[in-house]
Amino acid sequence: MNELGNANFENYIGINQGFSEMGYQMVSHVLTLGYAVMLAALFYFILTIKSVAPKYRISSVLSVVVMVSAFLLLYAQANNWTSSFVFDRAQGKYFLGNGTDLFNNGYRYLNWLIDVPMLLFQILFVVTLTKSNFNSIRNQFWFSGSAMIITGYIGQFYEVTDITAFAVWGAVSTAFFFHILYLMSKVIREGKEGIPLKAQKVLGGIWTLFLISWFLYPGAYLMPHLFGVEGGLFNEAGVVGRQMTYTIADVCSKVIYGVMLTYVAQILSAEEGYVEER
Ligand code: RET
Repeated sequence: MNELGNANFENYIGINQGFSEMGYQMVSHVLTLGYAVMLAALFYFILTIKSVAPKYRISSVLSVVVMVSAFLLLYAQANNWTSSFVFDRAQGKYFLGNGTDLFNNGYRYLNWLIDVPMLLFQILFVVTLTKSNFNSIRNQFWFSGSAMIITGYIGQFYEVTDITAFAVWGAVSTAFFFHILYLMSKVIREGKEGIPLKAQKVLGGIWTLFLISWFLYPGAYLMPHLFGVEGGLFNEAGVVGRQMTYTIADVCSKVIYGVMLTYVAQILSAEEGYVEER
C-alpha cells in the first residue's frame, strides 16, 4: 500500500475502491458550499460593521480577514478534489487520475494558520478582561494556535504510512489545543463580568459553540482511524464524513462565531448609548 507515499487516505480509497457518483459529488458539493458560505458571510460582516460602536469594529474587520482567506483556500481545496479524481466509464466510478495532482487536506491547515489566531484575537476586541493581561493572552493565543496547526499539518502526512508519527504529532498538537481551551474559558469567564445579562447569555452560547466546533477538527483528523486503525471509516464513508465535518466545523467556528460576537458587540454598543447613523 505504499505506492502513494505520504498521501492522505482519500487517495488510497481513490486508487483502490474508487468513489461512487454519490460519494464523489457529496464531497464536491460540500466543498463548494464551504466557500460559497464564506463569500456570503463576507458581505454580512462588511454590511453590519456600522451596527457596532467604533471600538468593537476590529472584530468585524477580523471576520472579514477570516472570510477572504477561507474563501480562497477552500476554493483551492475544492478544485484540488475535482482535479485529483477522474470518472472511469468502464467501472462507473471515480478513481485517482494517472499523473494528476493528489488530494491533500493541507490547504485547510494553511487556512487555519491564518484564521485560528484571528478568531482567537477577535473575542479580545469585544470582551473586557478584568484580571488577565491583554498582550499576554494575545501572545499565548498566537503561539499555541500556530503550534497546534503546524504540528497537526505535519502529522496529517503520516495518516496512512506511519501511524505512530501521526499519533505523536497529533498528541503534541492536542497539548497546544488544551492550552487554547484553557485560555478561552478564562477570557469568556472574565468577559461575562459586569455586562448585561443578555450579552452574558450570548457569550455563554459562544463558549458552547466554540467547544463543539473546535473539537470537530481533531475528530476529522482521526476520521480514517476512528473505528479502528484502517477500520470502519477507512473507506468512502470516511472520506465524505471528513469533508462534511470540516465544512460544518468551518461554518460554526468562523461564521456563526463571528455573527454571535457581532451580536454581543451590538448589545454592548446599545448599552453604551451608541446609535447607528442612517
Ligand atoms: C489538529 C491535529 C490533531 C489534533 C488537534 C488538531 C486541532 C485542530 C483545531 C483546528 C481549528 C481550526 C479552526 C479553523 C477555523 O478557521 C490540528 C486537527 C487538536 C482545533 C477553528
